[in-house]
Amino acid sequence: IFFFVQEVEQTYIMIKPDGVQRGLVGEIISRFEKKGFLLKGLKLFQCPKDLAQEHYKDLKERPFFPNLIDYITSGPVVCMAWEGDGVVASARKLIGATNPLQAEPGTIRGDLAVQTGRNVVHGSDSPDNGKREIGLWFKEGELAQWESVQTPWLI
Ligand code: FUP
Repeated sequence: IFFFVQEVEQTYIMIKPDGVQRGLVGEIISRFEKKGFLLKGLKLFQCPKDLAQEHYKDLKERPFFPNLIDYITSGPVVCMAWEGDGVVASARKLIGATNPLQAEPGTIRGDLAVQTGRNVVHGSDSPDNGKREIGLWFKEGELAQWESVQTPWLI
């Protein structure tokens, strides 16, 4: 008999420096809270250059990479880990398209942003990247231990 331990899906959500400086932290967090996912990690953090480069390493050959690193390290970001079945895809729906001008109204980028290079929020694009990014941005012990069994109205 084989037992498959079902891993809980997690995603890394980050409010970028423009979102913090424009006073959108509460607005953005509340969209994930209201949707009903479980908040496992949350901190305000000044990102060092090497971490930004590691986070976006798949984009390092792209022409906009240096500007992207300068942007992400230009001020504090809000780092979050959210958990729940389907949280990765659902969070990306809540966030909207990369180019805020193409993002649907009702999405975070569709409602709150205009520029691709200033698109206020990040969300992991796969469960594997969710795990990778949470490991990059959070240290051991920084994630809350609570589970959805303690909050049965969530997930
Ligand atoms: P997303 O998954 O929606 O954050 O989009 P990508 O991973 O493709 O891009 C990561 C970040 O790179 C974007 F949030 C903004 C920046 N970017 C640009 O500045 N110019 C581009 O043409 C594409 C992305």
